[in-house]
Amino acid sequence: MVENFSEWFHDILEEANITDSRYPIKGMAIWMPYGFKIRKYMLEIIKELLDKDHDEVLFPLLVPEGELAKEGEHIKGFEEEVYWVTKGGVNDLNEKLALRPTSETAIYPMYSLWIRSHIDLPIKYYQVVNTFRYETKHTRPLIRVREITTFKEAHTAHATKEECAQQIEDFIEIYKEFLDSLAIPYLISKRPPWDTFPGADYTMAFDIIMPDGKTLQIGTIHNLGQSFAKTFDITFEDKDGEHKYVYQTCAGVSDRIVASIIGVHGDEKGLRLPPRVSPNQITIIPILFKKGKEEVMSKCMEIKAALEDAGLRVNIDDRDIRPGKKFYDWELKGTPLKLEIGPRDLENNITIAMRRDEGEKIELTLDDDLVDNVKDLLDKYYKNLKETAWSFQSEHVKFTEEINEIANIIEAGNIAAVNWCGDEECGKQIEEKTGYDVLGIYKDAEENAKCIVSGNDAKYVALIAKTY
Ligand code: 5CA
Repeated sequence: MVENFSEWFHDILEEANITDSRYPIKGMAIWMPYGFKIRKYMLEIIKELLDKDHDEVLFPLLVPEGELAKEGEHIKGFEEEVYWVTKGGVNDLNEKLALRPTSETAIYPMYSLWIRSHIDLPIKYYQVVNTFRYETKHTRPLIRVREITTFKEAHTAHATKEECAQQIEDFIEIYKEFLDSLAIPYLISKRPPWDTFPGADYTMAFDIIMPDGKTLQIGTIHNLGQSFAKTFDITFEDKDGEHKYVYQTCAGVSDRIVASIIGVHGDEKGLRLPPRVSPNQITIIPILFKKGKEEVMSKCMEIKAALEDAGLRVNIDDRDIRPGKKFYDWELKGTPLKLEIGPRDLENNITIAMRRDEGEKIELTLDDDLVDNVKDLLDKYYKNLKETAWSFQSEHVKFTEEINEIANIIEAGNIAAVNWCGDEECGKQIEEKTGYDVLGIYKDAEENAKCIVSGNDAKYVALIAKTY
């Protein structure tokens, strides 16, 4: 699978009924029923985490040109990617309207109206919307799309710089918990200045390693400082009676989360879905013969009801096809746990359980402990997915002190970690000399470490990778 991950990824999207990319606009696809369910459960998790302390809102899709162009850095970063609406029917519009590439310029003029006093702060809103980016790099389903269908963007405003910095830490914790629940490992880094979000002071990013060794940025958290507040005149009267600009953050994840669920956990047989997002957590496969058919089916329904009562998502595959084909299908679709029941199992009062990650057959007695035993297997499955994925990641981050080694490391499917003094000059030289990207600052360098380029004292360990 690693050799031809790209092909595997495209095939699985179609075979598992995730998306269909044959829509006649490049970079825009259809969410198919199975994919849509995974997306729905994924969104439920992030919303549940955000709802503890944020409020969901919904802004219009269109942004007037005048607002979009206000923040100089921001528009420079996005102008080549914006789709424009220029006509209403046959009439030219007085002002061009942008399809939001992201919503700072839609939201912040309203923040300027809503925020008056320190008692209005903090504001912590988020929305889940589609955004449009005319991407010029090679588009790929879920990974680089032109209609980002699942853009969760949070936008916060605070009275002080400290609270704003704290919000960045809070978002990091939220994303960690979110990705942990999906058993997805991550690398958190501070993006270098030349890869910071347009208009932001600094950007913290979550990256994952795909099976082909390329990294995918799956979430970003931006400290916007006061730049947008100054542009959009977002001020408040503080306790001391002074009028001050707010400090802001924004944070986003996208369809790429679903791409990473597929990419990080999949194997040669297909998907291996984390239980939280699997449309069916348990698939019951009845083994039916003419004799005893009804008894087997009624037992299947009884088990389904008991598991559903315990809050689990269960389906019975009673299609009139060979059981072998059913096993194959549910392996492809990544159901965490299969339960097989035939007439002989019924006689013995058992069901045969099979975890998607290990082919081993486990006999479970059909008694009061069944629900607990099933939950236990799901839990072990989730933990194993998580451990496997985290160890894949740690095996693929390789430290080097030789700039000439970076290419070998990366071409072998890894990420390189290097000491860096932190100077832009040196960072850019790494990119120029190797042809790869500096993801960002991963952590502080050890004492006496020297920059891989200048040989001066190193401040940081930076990650270098081939990126999506
Ligand atoms: N306003 C900020 C935070 S919401 C923002 O737009 N940040 S962003 O540009 O970094 O995008 C947020 C996340 O969306 C990125 O980290 C990336 O994971 C995802 N993303 C960006 N462009 C695309 C795209 N073309 N297709 C799929 N996902 C994308």
